[in-house]
Parts: sequence; C-alpha cells; structure tokens
Amino acid sequence: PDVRPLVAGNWKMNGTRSSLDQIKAISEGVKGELAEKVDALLCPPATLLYVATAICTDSPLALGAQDCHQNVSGAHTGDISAEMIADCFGTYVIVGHSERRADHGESDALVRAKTETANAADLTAIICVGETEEERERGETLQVLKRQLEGSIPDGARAERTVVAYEPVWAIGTGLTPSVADVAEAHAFMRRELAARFGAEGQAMRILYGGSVKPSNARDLMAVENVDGALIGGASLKAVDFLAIYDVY
Ligand code: G2H
Repeated sequence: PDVRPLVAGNWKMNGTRSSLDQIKAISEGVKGELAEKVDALLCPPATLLYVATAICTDSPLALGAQDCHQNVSGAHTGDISAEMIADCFGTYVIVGHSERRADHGESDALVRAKTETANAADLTAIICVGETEEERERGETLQVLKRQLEGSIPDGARAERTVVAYEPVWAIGTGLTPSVADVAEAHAFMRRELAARFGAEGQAMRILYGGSVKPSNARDLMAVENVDGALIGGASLKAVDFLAIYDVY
C-alpha cells in the first residue's frame, strides 16, 4: 500500500531561542510541491514548542515533543503531559527513544502507557525501537524488535496515530549506519509483525529509520522498501541538512 512518508527531526536537548531562525527556515523550506506527498515534522525541546508553533503558521511543518508522561496530569514534577503538548499545537510525540529507555529506565510497558495517553490526547506517537550493539552481535536483533513492538504498541493501534521508528542503538549519533540490506531485513520483519497484529492498519503504519541519517546517506536509506521516512537527530539541527534529507523524496 502507499504509505505517506514522514521526515522528522528530533532536536533532543539542543536548541534555545537563538535556534528559532533554523525552525523558521525548516518551516519555509517544506512549503513546496513535496508537501503534497511527504510529511515533515520537527520535535524541538518542549521549551520552544509554543513559540515554534507561532513562527510556523502557514507552513505544513508539523511540530511535536520528545516525550510525555503516561498520566494525564498530577504530581509529576518536571514532566510534560500529552494534553500540554496538544495545547501548544503539537500533534506528535516521540515515545520510548533509546536515550529515554537508557537514561530513565523506560520499559516497553511504560512506553505503551505513554502511547495510550498520547493517543487519547489525539497525538500521533512515534514509538522507537532498536537493538543494542551487544544484542546485534548475539544475533538477537529481530527477537528484540519483536519484543519491543509487542510490548510498546497498544492493542487497537491505528495507522493514523502510530509511527514506528527503528533506531539501532549503536547507530545513534555515531555516524555508523546498518547496511541497506540490514535495514531492509529489519523493516520487512517489522512490517510483517505489524501486519500480523494490526491487519490493514499495520500495513499502513509508517516505519521510519533513525540513527545517523544525514544528507549523504539519506537517499540510499529512504529508498529501502518499508522505510517510510526518517527520524533525524544531529542532522536536523541545521535547516540546510534537514531540508537536504527531506528533498531526497
Ligand atoms: C537517533 C537519531 C534521532 P542521530 O536517536 O532520533 O539521532 O540522527 O543524531 O543519530
């Protein structure tokens, strides 16, 4: 089936008001004809989300956050709710990024709870999965992906509100990327798993590749079957790089 690609930027803990010019440039750069067939998203730090929406009016660039709490509201000092993200006109939220799984001990069950809460607030969740270097060396990649997909995606998930991002942990921020054949194998496997569990909805869910995507490798990675876009970290900080990747479509 035809799946509409999504090119998404994850700024992680980078960006202050001085970066607003880059957000503006990205929002301008995605205005062309490509916007008819490719979605673009930027997830700046939450501190910039509201002001970003104000400068991106008139642009098809969607905005989102990098995490949300699993509860709707309450005594959770320092956390951000799905409703708060929606209130700032965010429409997406990344959940279960490997940095959160590692830094904050997030489990598949927690990621699933966050996804449910995000979806209830009408946010599209970008659910991250991926094996570590040790898991890959032990030949466990597909097993790990299966377990993470089963554990992190809620029952009844719909394609419209669910995006999966495959981010091999060892490829994140390292400049290393899996071979095109490895990406193809992982994405084909995930597609089969999603289709087996969610039927037509699973066929239509977008599966992004993430991990050291940059202008020089994006064309090859985005051409792989079942790769429906990119989740870009470091290379999304500069508008010219983000737009060069977006433009491979
Ligand atoms: C993977 C990716 C974005 P980078 O975490 O989520 O980051 O492109 O810097 O490897």
